This record gives sequence, structure tokens and C-alpha cells, in this order.
Amino acid sequence: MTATTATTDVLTGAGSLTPTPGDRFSFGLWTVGWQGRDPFGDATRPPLDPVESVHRLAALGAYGVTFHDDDLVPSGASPAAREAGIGRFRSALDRTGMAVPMVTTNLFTHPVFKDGGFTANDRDIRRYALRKSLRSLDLAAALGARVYVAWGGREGAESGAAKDVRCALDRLKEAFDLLGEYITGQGYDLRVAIEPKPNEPRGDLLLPTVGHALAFIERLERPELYGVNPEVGHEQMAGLNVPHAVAQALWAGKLLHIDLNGQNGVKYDQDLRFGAGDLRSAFWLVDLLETAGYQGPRHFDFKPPRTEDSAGVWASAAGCMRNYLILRERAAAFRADPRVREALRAARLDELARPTAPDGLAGLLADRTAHEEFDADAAGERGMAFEVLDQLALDHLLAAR
Ligand code: 3MF
Ligand code: MG
Ligand code: MG
Repeated sequence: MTATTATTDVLTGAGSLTPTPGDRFSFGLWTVGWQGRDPFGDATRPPLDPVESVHRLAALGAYGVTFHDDDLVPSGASPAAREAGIGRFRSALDRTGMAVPMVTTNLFTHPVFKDGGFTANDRDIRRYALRKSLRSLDLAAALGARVYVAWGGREGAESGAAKDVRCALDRLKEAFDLLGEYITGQGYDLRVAIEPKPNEPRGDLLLPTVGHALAFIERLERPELYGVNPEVGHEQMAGLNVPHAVAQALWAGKLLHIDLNGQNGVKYDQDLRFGAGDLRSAFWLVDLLETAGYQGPRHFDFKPPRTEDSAGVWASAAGCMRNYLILRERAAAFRADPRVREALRAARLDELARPTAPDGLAGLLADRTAHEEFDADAAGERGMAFEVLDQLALDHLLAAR
């Protein structure tokens, strides 16, 4: 047995840690297909045929594959080449039973998008970006996708006067409203998930966080058609708490899709496999998705490091799913532990779940124990018992219980 085979065996495992289509794991073609080109170095891996990716991912236990228009058919391909590329891909889907839960548009690689797609200062480029996106919506509907993700990779600026942000937001609203009008007019069963990111590749990007995107959606003409696609690493690049961002998206009924990956703090976009990076955050995220009843895909948007050969790519992809399943097991054990239930009561999570003033404003004003007779000093002395609770979580995460 070669060293590579041994490593892959360790990462795939068996039993409850073996992924199945019911786990709803999906991968972008651009993730496993990343050739390792970065700002400082050339590609370290050869191109990967999307058909091979579909077969490999299906064999590893994924249920779906996603793509940018240009991942499937290179930008500028002839109509015949485009049809042929889509046809080969469709047969691979049919042979493997893989789904296409989401489709997206590349508005960031070609030089034409260097100043943005929907918010480029040049109007002809904005019109081209829209037409390119409408074509992806047709493809998404044709392949049965229910979600269309929109990441504004080049919507932003490096310097102050280069972008009038209020005008750019008008143009962004205009673009998203047109997408919504098209989806409705065509009768497509699709919702649009906006993917926030704070920076990279632009110095600063528009809609930098989940919170910005949620606020933006409410200004659109058909807010019900839109939601968010939070990415673990993107929120962490802004120093934010990912489970909190995802919880607010769930609370707003806007979690349409999610990009799972790993990141170590506030630095360049690392796109590590899920579970690498901030492991505690990953634990709480899986706990949240599983307990909140999120039904959408568990989509991995990572980059197998450029140190890896092709065997390393599939080991990295398998590791994403394995880590999700391990964390799902650990989170379930945490929730089922009677000591945890007791600790949750001691920390008064049950009280947080009770409405504060079911007696209404009049009842609150009439309640002397809520102010005149309230002993704030005594209440301030109560311990919250959060450390016991958090240690129980860490024990479960580390499989020490
Ligand atoms: C960049 C990303 C993007 C988006 C993709 C989705 C290339 O950091 O996360 O991946 O996820 O464009 O549509
Ligand atoms: Mg990303
Ligand atoms: Mg992403």
C-alpha cells in the first residue's frame, strides 16, 4: 500500500462517518477543480474534467455539484461547443444520479469585470453582466437548480473617489430587481442567494457581511425571492462570529444555501477544507444547522491546498464531509447529554426562550417588581454558569465524554 492510499483510507472511514446522498453534501466544480494558481505562483495541478469531478464526488458520497457558467463551458466558447459541454455534463449527472442544487455566474475572472459586473462604472459592461447572468438563470432552471448564488467578486473599490457607493447600490438594486423580474416572468422555481464577502479580490467589496446583505434585500422589489449564501471564511475575514451570522439569516427566513470551509482568523481568504481553521466555530455551526432544521445543501466552497496532487484533492474533499459528520455526531451527543441539559437550565437558556413582557406595555408599567422593587444589585451578583456549559461542549467536541 502506498503512503497516499493509506492517507485516503484514514480520511474516508466507514459507518456513520460515511457520507450518503441523504446528508446533502455538494461541491463546486471550481473547488476540486482549482489548479492551485495564486497571486505568487503558477498552477500546480492539471485541469480537471467536470465529468470526472461528477463521478469522483458521487463515489465519495456527495449528492450534488454546483458550478459557475464558465466552469462548465469556457467563456467565449461557440454555441456548438457550449451545447456539447452541457450535454456531456448532463450525461454524467444521469449516470451518477448527482443533482445540481445551485448554479452561479462568473462576474469576476475575465478582464472585462475588473471594475465590477453589476456596479462597473461602464454601463455597457453592466448590461453585459446582466445578460451573462440571465443566461445562467436559464441553465439553472434547465438543470433543476432551486438556488442561484450571486457573489459580487469585483463589486467594490480600492480607493475612495473611484466608486460612488450610493450610486453603486442603486445599480446593484437595479440588477437584482431585473433578475427577480426575469425569474418571475419565466416562472422559474428559483431563489437568489446573495453571497457576502468583506474584501478580496477588491480592496473593499460591497455587501461585505451577512448583515449588509440582509438589509439590502429588504430594499428590493421582491424581497421574498432573495436570501443569503453565507460563507464561513468570509465572515471570519471580517472578524465576525459565523454561527451568529447564520443564526440571524435563519431567523430572517433567509438561509437559502451555505458555503462551508475553514479559515484562521482575519487574514487572506484561505478556503481551507471544512473543519480546518476555527474548529469550535465549526462545531457550533453544525450544531445550529442540525438543530434549526436547515433543509438546504451543505455546500463546500474550499480549495485543496496547492501542495496537493490529485489524490490529495479527493482526500481534502472527503475530509470536508467527514469533518461535518464528526461534528454532527459530537453536537448531537452534546445536546443529548443530561448533564448538558442541566447546565443549560443553570445558565437559564429556558428563561431566554420566554417572552419578556407577555403582559404588554401596561402590565410592564404596572409591575413594581420590574423597577421600583427590583434589586438590581442582588441580580447583578448571580453567576451565569456559562463556563461549566462551555467546558461540557469542549469535552464533547474533543470526544472526552
Ligand atoms: C469567493 C467565493 C466564490 C463564490 C462563488 C459562488 C469562487 O471567495 O466564495 O467562489 O462562492 O462565486 O457563486
Ligand atoms: Mg469564498
Ligand atoms: Mg463562496
